[in-house]
Amino acid sequence: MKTQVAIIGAGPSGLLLGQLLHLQGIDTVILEARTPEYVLSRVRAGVLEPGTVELLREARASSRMDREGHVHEGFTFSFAGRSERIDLKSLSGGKTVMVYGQTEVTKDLMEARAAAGGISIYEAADVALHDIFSDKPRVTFVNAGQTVELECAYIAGCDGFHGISRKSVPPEAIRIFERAYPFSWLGVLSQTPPVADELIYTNHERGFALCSMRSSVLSRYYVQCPFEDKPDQWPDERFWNELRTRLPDEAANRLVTGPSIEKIIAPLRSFVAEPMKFGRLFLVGDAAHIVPPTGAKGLNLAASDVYTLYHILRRTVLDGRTDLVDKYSEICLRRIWKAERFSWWMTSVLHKFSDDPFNQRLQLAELEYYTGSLAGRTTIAENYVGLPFEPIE
Ligand code: RFL
Ligand code: PHB
Repeated sequence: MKTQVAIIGAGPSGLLLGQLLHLQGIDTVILEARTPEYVLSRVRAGVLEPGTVELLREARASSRMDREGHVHEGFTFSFAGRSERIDLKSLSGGKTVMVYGQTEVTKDLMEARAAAGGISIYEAADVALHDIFSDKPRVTFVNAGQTVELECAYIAGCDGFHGISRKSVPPEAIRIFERAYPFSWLGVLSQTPPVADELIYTNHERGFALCSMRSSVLSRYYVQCPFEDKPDQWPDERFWNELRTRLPDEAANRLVTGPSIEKIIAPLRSFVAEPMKFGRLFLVGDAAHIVPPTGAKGLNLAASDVYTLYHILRRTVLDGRTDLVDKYSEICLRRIWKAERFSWWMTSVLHKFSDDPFNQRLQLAELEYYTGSLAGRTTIAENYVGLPFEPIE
């Protein structure tokens, strides 16, 4: 088998890159370890930056998002018994975010790829990368009991944090920067109307809570929980009581509860691998970096890597440019580290790290200081809507 770009992983990064390249006439094959149903069963991100939204439009996979997604012009921080709204639109020169689930983004991209006749091979086992430092890299995998070899010019490692691509790189060629946090998020999806029209991020003495949503009848809520906890320690009633306790009074009084239709526990981690290009292999999205979800940046960072790689490959393959591929890492990493910083900051000011009252007072001072000035609110807003993508000259 032969293609121009072999893409490992059919999550949002792999599918979006495949679609954008396809529209430029560049041939791709996507190899995915799991089934399409499994990929679609993962409830993850919910907030899309305007840059991500534009890229989905460019990929012609946006019509349902433009119809069914919800535009949000702001969100609220709640702390010390008060609520402070960040007016994203007025603070960022008119930008807004789109609330539209990652599951739906993935489904739309899968359908766009199927309609375009792109090849995606699901349940590809034992995916292995070969000769990445040569100009004829290959990928082998097992499909329906047969070992298949895929020849290509470039490999895009879009296979997430636990994928094979990053692990295929010689350890001495890669440097890892990492921070683990001593708590997790317990996330619940429920068929209930959201408690508010916009997201609420709460710092409470019992720990962080987040009220998000997928639609006017589907809510997504999170509470900070101990790192070791398992979902079965959190029956619905315990979850709702804990969430209600952490919310500001007016939201707690409005909270509509109901059976959970999904419950997960996700650890929080900051992680960056440098560089992101090794010979003909490019790491994209969660394969190269992880942020704690507090800033809603993970999927959006994956999309900005895709933007960069798409434009570099387009200019390289179609225009014969030879200088751009070596700029991929530095261009991506400049934006990634700023998003790592913002996600770390949001995590630091909103979560309970210890019982130390000094720490808690510092967090409240930090929140009061940033939300209390135009400069502070502006820096929060411009990071939340996403820093600009670097153009590829
Ligand atoms: P994915 O989505 O992990 O997809 C990788 C794909 O690769 C496949 N794979 C392999 N395929 C072939 N061979 C192998 N050896 C393979 N190993 C793995 C996997 O099966 C999978 O299909 O990575 P991608 O595409 O880079 O996308 C990244 C995003 O999924 C991630 O950053 C976000 O979900 C993070 N995230 C959020 N991001 C946001 O921008 N906004 C949010 O509001 C937001 N909320 C969240 C989140 C992540 C969360 N969790 C559970 C981690 C909330 C949560 C709770
Ligand atoms: C979500 O809706 O799942 C969500 C929203 C905002 C975040 C993280 C997750 O910061």
